[in-house]
Amino acid sequence: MKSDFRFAALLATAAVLGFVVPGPVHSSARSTQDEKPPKEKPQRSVEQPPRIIAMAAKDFEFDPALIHLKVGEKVQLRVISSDRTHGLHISAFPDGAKVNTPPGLAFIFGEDCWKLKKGESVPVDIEATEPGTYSFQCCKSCGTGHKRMKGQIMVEP
Ligand SMILES: [Cu+2]
Repeated sequence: MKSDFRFAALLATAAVLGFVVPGPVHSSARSTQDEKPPKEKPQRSVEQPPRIIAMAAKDFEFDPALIHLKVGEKVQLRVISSDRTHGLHISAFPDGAKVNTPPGLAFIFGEDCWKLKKGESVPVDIEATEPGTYSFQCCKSCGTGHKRMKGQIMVEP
């Protein structure tokens, strides 16, 4: 009788193990199924931070007044006026654009006219998407030289 009991105990243990072991296997199988559409599988190349370009606005000039970019490049202008309030308008369309020419500059926070208060650094995030020459100019009436206060962004393929 005693050996029968031991045998039964062994059987019971085996049964318990038999039930317990597949448990986690099943649940892990289930969880892999749940993750079938992988949430963060594609390891995207780490986004490059934008190139920073410091730009001064003063004496009716932007400095630099000519900026070279490559298609696909992201830059952040940091524009500071050091004399008075100016403005910055950048055309998203290349010079000589026709009615159906698409824009070739993208702005993360687009403004028609960024206000440049004296001493304040204004970030302007730009992504160049199409080659071309894009004009910018002062867009706040700032005085005698207002109309000649301009520059260009040249985007090369
Ligand atoms: Cu002006």
